Amino acid sequence: MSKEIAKILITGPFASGKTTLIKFVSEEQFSGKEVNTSDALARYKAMTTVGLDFGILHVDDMLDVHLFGTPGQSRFNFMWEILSKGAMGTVFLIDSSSDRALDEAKKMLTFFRAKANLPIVIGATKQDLEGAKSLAEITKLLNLKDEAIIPCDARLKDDSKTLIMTLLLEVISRSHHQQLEDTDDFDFS
Ligand SMILES: Nc1nc2c(ncn2[C@@H]2O[C@H](COP(=O)(O)OP(=O)(O)OP(=O)(O)O)[C@@H](O)[C@H]2O)c(=O)[nH]1
Ligand SMILES: [Mg+2]
Repeated sequence: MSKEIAKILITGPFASGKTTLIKFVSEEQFSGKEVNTSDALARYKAMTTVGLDFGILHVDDMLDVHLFGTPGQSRFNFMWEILSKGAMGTVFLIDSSSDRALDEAKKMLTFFRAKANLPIVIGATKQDLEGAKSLAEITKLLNLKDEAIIPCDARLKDDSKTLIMTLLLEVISRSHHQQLEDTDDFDFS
């Protein structure tokens, strides 16, 4: 039997940990294009993604997850749409320790909810840093309703795997509900 491939998107604002997550969780990795952060953001982080990151997580003999990481800066939002195509769901990372990033996350989340009607699971990174907002505070600030939010240190494979598996369960649950709705709509007469 051939392996299934699930494409998922890893997105979120600048410095939320997208490149790090893909680097540490993937068994196979094709490093994305990073350049020196040139503008006002340079004081936060030396390098930023301008293309895409790609990695493969081998879940088991039946399933590989293909991870497509987007750039974080909104000037690259044309890439967000391109990389969303064919994705089953989105892992949305948020730097819990940065008010600026949380503002940006709000705008970016609105974009993703509107453009791609995909299941989204939020990973709250940097919970260990001083001043990090709690999950409850982030939920309130971002006005989260349907999306699950879980803590994630992007440097820890187990944390990232939990995030990805939570998303896959959400994808399965959505498609199950859709099938039930389709059956309800079926005219048996
Ligand atoms: N302390 C701490 N650091 C973290 C955590 N998660 C990620 N990081 C660090 O945060 C930084 C994130 O950088 P990147 O992975 O380049 O972030 P990115 O989202 O790809 O950024 P752009 O491509 O510029 O949008 C790295 O230095 C990580 O080691 C965490 O939970 N705690
Ligand atoms: Mg990156």
